[in-house]
Amino acid sequence: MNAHTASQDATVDALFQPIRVGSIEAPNRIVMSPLTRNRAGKGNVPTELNATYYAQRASAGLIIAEATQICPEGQGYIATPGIHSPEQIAGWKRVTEAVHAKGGRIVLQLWHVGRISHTSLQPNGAAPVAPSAIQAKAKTFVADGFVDVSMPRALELSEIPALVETYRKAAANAIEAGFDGVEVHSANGYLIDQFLRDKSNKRTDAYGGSIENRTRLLFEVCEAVAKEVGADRTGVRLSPLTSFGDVSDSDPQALFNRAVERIAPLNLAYIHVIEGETGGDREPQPFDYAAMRKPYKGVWISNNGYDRAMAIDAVASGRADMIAFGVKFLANPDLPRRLREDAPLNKPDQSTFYGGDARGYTDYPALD
Ligand code: 8OZ
Repeated sequence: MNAHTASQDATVDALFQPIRVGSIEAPNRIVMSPLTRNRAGKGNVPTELNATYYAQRASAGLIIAEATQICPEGQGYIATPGIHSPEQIAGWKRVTEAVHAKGGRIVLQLWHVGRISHTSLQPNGAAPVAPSAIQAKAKTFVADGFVDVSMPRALELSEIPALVETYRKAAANAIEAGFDGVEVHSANGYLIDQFLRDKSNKRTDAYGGSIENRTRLLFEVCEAVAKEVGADRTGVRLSPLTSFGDVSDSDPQALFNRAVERIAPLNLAYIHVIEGETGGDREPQPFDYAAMRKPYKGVWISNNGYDRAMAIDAVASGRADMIAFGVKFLANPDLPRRLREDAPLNKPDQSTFYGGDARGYTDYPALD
């Protein structure tokens, strides 16, 4: 073995060092990103097909299951799974059992879409809820196809304790369903992110205005969830720069530095950060992720457009502890093996990402 090969081996090995993520022992640094696939069954209940899909991907160091609504009002797209009904808990049990039977680890992403919804998806056709009554310039897919999201109503201050309680209950349900933990979805312009960023949050009460007030809901939800299931089984996802869902902030660096500093004392299992525009430009503007990370001592997961070389570099240098792959994991059920062997990757088929059946879901081939 020449020196070049030796150093290459040492670096790719960085992705295959085990790591403790709170209470979870991950055998490698390769995470499956939460991916909305719109293939839940009737009642937004996970199915056998969903179980097969996740079990195929059990070689991930950690699977973060797709965004899952914590209550009926938290749904924003058709056929996304929930974690609020007994049938949904039973459906997810099949998924977690299938993943565990293959030796994998899986956490559930807890989701409330806030204003990114449509009256046709809401109980009694009501307006979706949001920090402020500002309609997003964004689309969603409903029974009739692709439509503008609806005008939301602002949550009353008196409704917020019940909202936090809904996250807590959903986390408890996820553990009952056999998940190894939960991830609080605080990214991509959904409800908690709508509270964080000042384009979507114009409140004048304790949850709006200053950075202290805008990070309050994030903190309270993380605190309640961590108390319920254990901080060592709680992670959170943040996306400081994404404009997905028509969100932005006048000072993202100050906001997200403080967001991390504020939740750091909770000692959550991991923080998961989307760098740049979700699924797009990694550097829409300068941002110092190391500064954001500084107050937090736990596992740092980076995401967005990473390829093999970038992932090795990020983990070997210590910039990230783990790397989350979305589209690549969707198209390659055995992604960790392919990364280790530097094997070619299957090509993703965009047309089958959202909705449909087994096609483009469970039929991507593994090697051999
Ligand atoms: C794509 C389509 C629908 C939802 C996210 C939950 O971006 C999503 C999502 C992505 O976090």
